[in-house]
Amino acid sequence: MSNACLRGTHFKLVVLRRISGLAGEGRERVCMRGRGIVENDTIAAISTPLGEGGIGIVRISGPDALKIASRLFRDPSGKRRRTLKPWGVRYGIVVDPETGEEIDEALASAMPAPHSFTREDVVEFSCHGGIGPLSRVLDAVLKCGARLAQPGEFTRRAFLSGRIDLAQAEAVIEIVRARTDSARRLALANLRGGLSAAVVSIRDDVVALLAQLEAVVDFPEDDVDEPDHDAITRRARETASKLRGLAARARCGRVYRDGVTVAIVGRPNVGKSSLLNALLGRSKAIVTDVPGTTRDAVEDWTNMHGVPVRLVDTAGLRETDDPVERLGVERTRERLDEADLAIVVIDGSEALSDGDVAVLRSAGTKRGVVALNKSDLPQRVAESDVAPHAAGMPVLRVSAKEGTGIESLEKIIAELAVGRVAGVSEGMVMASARQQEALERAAAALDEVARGVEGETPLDLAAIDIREALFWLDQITGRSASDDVLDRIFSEFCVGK
Ligand SMILES: Nc1nc2c(ncn2[C@@H]2O[C@H](COP(=O)(O)OP(=O)(O)OP(=O)(O)O)[C@@H](O)[C@H]2O)c(=O)[nH]1
Ligand SMILES: [Mg+2]
Repeated sequence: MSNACLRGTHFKLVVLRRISGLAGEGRERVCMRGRGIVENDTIAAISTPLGEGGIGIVRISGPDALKIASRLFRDPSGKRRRTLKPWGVRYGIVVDPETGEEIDEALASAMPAPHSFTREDVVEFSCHGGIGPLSRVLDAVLKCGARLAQPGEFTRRAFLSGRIDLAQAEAVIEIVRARTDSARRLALANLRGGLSAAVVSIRDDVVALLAQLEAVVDFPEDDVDEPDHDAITRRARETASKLRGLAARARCGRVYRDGVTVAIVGRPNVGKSSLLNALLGRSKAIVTDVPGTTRDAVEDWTNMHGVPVRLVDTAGLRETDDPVERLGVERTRERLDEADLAIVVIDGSEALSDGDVAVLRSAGTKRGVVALNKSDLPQRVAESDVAPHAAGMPVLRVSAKEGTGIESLEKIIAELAVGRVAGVSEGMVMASARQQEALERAAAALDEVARGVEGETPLDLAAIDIREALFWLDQITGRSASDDVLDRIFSEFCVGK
């Protein structure tokens, strides 16, 4: 074995220790480990929320799903066993397998493997939606040998069976949690393979780059052309830049997923609570003409041009001897610190005061907007009075009372939130913090490749960095995600999903 080859092997061992579960064989290994932990038994859970509803569903998945269902399901008379029809829906009655007691009328749907969500045999009983019937039907299923599913276990099985990849599995929960229609659209695009396709396409480029390097590293004596170092550097840079582009689009999309927190701050009585109510379109916070009305922060979610926005109305900022109000003021400062953006409210019908300037100064390091409120009254503050203290924040006249300027305020906030014109555009993707980090780390590894090859680093070292980039990309699709990562992701799901 040549020195280069030995060096390559050594470094590969180092990196293997550093990053477990390398690309290539990763998916298979995860599946095997996953199956060792999540056994291939039959699981069941109530898949609809526990409350009163028109319909509630008990879902069963696994090799015994059909057998278990046939033990419980009778024809409408309750006397004869009812055979389930593959891909069909049957009406009948669910009975207790031990006592034969009738539990509830139900529709049973059978979805035999492999054409089901989990790729296992799946049966769903659609019963009356209430905790009473649903828990008894579930109990009957468990008595027949099924095990209660863990949170997200149905989706985990769909992932482990290869029906969906990890990015698609995560999209399932994003759809459930989508707070706005834009968030839903982006999540659905991921469920349909949007993010995965973008990652897989870049992964193909990375694999091609690796193949080019490894041919030289692994078979140096063979008749392999010496690679063109400039071409490798260029290709690594191009791929890193593609990844950065994807990460930037994903960063934007993430705002639609996670939303932003906006603190409404200002002196007492300037109309912060009125503005909160105007932005929410309902009367959430108490409004009076007594300064110091709001003590505890009042907050709620709203939708601004598709961006989920958590608005936080706060206690007015001023020096005060009242101990209760002082606590409120302290809390305002904390909420302002935690917020992503600020709306600084100033009463435009009164001359700009030192108090207003102090608030502008407190919000100085935040991105945000200044709302000159009470524009329905004669105005005593000019925009040019505010600008020198506003640290570049846009200044806007609004009237919380009349509702004027509110739409423009929402548009500015949405634009500040996504960092550009608000609205889901072509090519935008949604990524979680985990996926975002993986994209950025993969790009950084490729930068390292380019730097290394340019600086005449041995190619076997560059190959290790390429493998690291692959590792991070495979974290997104799940080829190389460890059981810990999977546990963390699926534990966020509810039982029955
Ligand atoms: N004319 C006019 N009055 C307004 C407007 N917005 C608020 N007000 C009035 O200003 C007073 C104070 O309003 P709030 O919304 O309670 O003010 P705040 O900033 O929350 O006050 P604190 O909670 O005490 O800090 C109330 O009498 C409101 O009706 C506006 O746009 N125009
Ligand atoms: Mg208030």
